[in-house]
Amino acid sequence: SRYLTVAMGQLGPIQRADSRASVVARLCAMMREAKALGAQLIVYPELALTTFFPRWYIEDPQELHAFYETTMPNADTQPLFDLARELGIGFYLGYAELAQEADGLHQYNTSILVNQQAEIIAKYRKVHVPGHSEHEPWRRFQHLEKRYFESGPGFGVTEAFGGVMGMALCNDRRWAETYRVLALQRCEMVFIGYNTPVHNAPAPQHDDLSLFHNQLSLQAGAYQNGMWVVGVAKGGLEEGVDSIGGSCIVAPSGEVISRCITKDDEVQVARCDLDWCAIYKRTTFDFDLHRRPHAYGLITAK
Ligand code: ING
Repeated sequence: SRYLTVAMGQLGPIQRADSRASVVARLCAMMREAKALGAQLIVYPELALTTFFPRWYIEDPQELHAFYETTMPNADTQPLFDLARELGIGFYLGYAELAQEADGLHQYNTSILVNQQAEIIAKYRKVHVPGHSEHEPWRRFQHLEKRYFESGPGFGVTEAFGGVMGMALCNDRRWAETYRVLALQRCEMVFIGYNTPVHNAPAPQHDDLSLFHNQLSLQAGAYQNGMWVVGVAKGGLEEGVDSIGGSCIVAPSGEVISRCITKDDEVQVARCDLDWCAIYKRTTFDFDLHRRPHAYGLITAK
């Protein structure tokens, strides 16, 4: 057995006026709780440092960039890294990244994986950026991720915490390709932070099914790839917009073995045996034995 005790650090709402310092204090409180519960790492949500700002049409670049991080760690997040080192606990954190690259400034919806020595060992940039890129005033609220974030290059894995770890973000969890591309790299556990409004403007019929679709996506991805899946929400009422909670940890069998039951800051843990992945990766989902790539060509078609 290769046990890994994982904590979900689910966040309740972050209002626009909430300072990063106040949010980091909440994250630190949950990190201490996770440590007390025996966790080796804690998984935080997507965009965990600020309110979900893509709900607004923001024209002023300076106002928009105030929601991004230009360095990581930085003055606001250093206390989280310091506490992680002190407690010897790793973490996954989602945030908006402003990246200075050779060809200029880029905006990503990013997550990092930090080890038990508080070193950043992996960075991921959201591939499936949902929503829309132009102001659509007909909506109760916007979902301008396509305006505010570029799509990242792809899905990678990192050997850490005794196994093969992967990262994804929010809408990625709805796409079967996310899990399969990770599983083809031997991924045993994937961390997925999310912010999911209850109301889905283009298809309000889905609203009552938002928690069901969340869990269905996580369970399917886990079972069909013999992977542990850790989905962690930022939920509750942010600036008048209600988002789902529903954080849960799914075993390679597809069974939910731990879940949060509020829409606030809540820590729940699960003791995950990474060896359970083999029960599926060596049988039903033995890719070498059973996959038929010759029939899958269309999957990568545009
Ligand atoms: N949020 C939502 C998500 O995929 C969404 C967007 C909601 C898409 C409902 C489709 C239906 O969970 C983010 N941040 O991706």
